[in-house]
Amino acid sequence: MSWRSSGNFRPSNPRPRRGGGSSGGAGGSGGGRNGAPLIDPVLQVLIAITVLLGFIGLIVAISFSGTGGQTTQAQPTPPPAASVPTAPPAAVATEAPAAPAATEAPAATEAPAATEAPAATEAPAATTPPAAAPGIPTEPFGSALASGTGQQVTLESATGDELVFAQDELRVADGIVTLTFVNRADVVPHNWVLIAGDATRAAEINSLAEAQNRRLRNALGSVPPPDTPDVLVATQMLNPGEEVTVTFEVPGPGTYQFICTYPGHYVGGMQGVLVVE
Ligand SMILES: [Cu+2]
Repeated sequence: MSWRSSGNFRPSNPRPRRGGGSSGGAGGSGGGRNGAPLIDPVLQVLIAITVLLGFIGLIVAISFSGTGGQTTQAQPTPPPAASVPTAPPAAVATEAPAAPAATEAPAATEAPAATEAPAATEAPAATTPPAAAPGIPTEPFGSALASGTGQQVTLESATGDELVFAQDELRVADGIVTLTFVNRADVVPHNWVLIAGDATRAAEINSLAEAQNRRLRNALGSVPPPDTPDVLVATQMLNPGEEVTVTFEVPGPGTYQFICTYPGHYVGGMQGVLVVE
């Protein structure tokens, strides 16, 4: 509105100047005083406005360019944020190895379990049986053994594989006896064990002998352990064809059981009695 009003004034102004020139200097001077102040302020306002607009435009342009740079700079930072996802996998990887390590550590502690070491110590113990092999008697023993020479008696096993003594009853006088036992078998070993007791005690002693066999893992060791009560005489195990002579003195008149303690022979019938009169 102000522009149009000022525009209307511009054409109106020259008319007064032309008319003023023709009228005189006083009219001209009066017209100059009124025209110059009217034009200059308008131009100054227009110039000021244009300058301000220019400054504002520059400021706006700079501000946009600055913000644009900032936005572009902010965008590069997000990529690092995008790299963050890589961190989570790393954390997972660290957790996974940690768990296996924990499980492996306990396993290692269990592996050294002292149970294996004791087993190793027991294995050497198993080797001791060979050392105990000397425990297999090679000579007669028993509480009734005596020195010198007494009544001569000979006892033989049955020939072949029959599990019996050739004589199931021997008779001797009270006193010292010198007995020779001969293994007439073809294959199996035999021995002779004289017992102070009845058939039940004989069976018990036979069981002790067979327990020795299992402990020594050697049938030749199937003999009652030394110092077994009620064992008056026990000979070592004789292979076929071998014989042994033993001298002994029984406690007194009576009937005494004698058996072979080779595994299964006593139960098979290899037993008899010694009658002391
Ligand atoms: Cu026998």
